[in-house]
Amino acid sequence: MSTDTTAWNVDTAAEVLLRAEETRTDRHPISDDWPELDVDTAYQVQAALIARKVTQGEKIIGVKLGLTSRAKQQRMGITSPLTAWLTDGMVLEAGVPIPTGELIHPRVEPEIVFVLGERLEGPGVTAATAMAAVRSVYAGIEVIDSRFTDFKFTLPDVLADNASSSRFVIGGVERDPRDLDLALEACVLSVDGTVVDSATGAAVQGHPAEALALAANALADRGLALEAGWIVLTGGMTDAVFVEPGKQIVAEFTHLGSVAVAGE
Ligand code: 0L1
Ligand code: MG
Repeated sequence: MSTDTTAWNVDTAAEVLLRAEETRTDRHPISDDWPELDVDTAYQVQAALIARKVTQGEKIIGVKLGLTSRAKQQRMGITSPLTAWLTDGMVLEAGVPIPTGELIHPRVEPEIVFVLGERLEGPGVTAATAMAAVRSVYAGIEVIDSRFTDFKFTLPDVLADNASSSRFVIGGVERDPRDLDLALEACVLSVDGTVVDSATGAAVQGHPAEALALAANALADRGLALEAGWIVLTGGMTDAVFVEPGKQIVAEFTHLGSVAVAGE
């Protein structure tokens, strides 16, 4: 029998997740104790969690897509990715080590990153209209750090947890997306010089622009839009790999340069 005495609601769930992040304490899924947590309520928890970060001084600077790869979607039994928020508190400058001592069990995944030149609002956004709103494309690495033990969660749990967001790094090469075929843009992921995985942009919903269109249309369901200047992490191209202190992880792209991170 559960000994949980929390009076579960959107606010208490947001508080519990924030405290887990701040104290580096992983926990069992909230849905174990609050089985009524459904997708709609989980997005409300996500919003409440980000509102608390904003109250603490962070600024929303974009959106991430999560669970874009077929491997992750099959594991979760879903066919469509999820959206979550990026804040300036998640930015890791190039060359700065991943602060493993501040995190629970970080993993990293290479991503194609967009910066929007125009506001993008659904519904009805297609890959083509999404792409027209993109000003620049970069390589990136996202650091994910689920607040749930062993990255084990249901879909509502991970939605509430802002899709395991933690940090992200953007590479130094800026490209015009119109000059590239992003479905064919390849990435090779290495750990300490050994190749551990590779993928092309097609791994992200067939094309990262499809992921962006999905994000715009999904946000529109909640009356939200993507703003000009925002960063969009379009989703992991490969499965995520664990970060360990001293380990050097490099994502090398065909036309977008390389991004390197190391565990502190
Ligand atoms: O960015 C992501 O795809 C993470 C989504 C959440 C699931 C996970 O922690 O792998
Ligand atoms: Mg990701």
